[in-house]
Amino acid sequence: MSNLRLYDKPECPFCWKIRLALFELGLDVERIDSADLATRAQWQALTPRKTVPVLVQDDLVIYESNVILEYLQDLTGQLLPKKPDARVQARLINAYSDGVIGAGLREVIFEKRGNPQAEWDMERIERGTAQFEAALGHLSDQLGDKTFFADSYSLPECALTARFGLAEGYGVEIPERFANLRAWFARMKERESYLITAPKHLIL
Ligand SMILES: N[C@@H](CCC(=O)N[C@@H](CS)C(=O)NCC(=O)O)C(=O)O
Repeated sequence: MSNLRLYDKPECPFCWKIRLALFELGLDVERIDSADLATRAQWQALTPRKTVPVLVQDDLVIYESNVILEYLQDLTGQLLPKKPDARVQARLINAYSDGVIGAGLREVIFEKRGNPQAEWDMERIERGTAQFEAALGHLSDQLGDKTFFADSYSLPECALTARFGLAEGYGVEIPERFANLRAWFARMKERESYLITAPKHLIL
């Protein structure tokens, strides 16, 4: 399959999970940085909410990351488990990653990004970090002693690898009490997909 073009933003967690999915599925894609002024108007015209990621294949334009993931699943059958109940669990973790894990992290990242350290609102950073940590218990329970959240690399790995990668890049650690999540993330970082898709300045 070819002709895939992704309007992309390196640090966007929604874009990063698409990059991971595409790489893990072995799909070639032309990546265009959404900050590129020469193409900004082009992708903004494709999406009513003016957000990235936007995936284009010939005449097809898809602009919500989870709709993109579902499309990639439809094409390949490799992003979700086979059994319907396991699919539900995988989708729920993806939703939890977007909504709950992302919420605390956003506070930390938005505060640190672009602001000189001396001006950081430490209360906001601590609040966001605490919110992130509080959300990890559910994930730790879901993972248990499994290698992947579902039976193989799937939707939750794409979503959470991006979130944990951003967390690490912005100085937010997974606490030691969540040993299974730490080990899981270490495994994800060993995969080629991490090296290829991570924003270069965030690779630790
Ligand atoms: N629900 C959307 C959220 C996408 C989103 O919020 N993208 C942000 C970047 S993380 C964005 O495009 N913001 C506007 C911009 O960067 O110009 C999705 O899942 O695709």
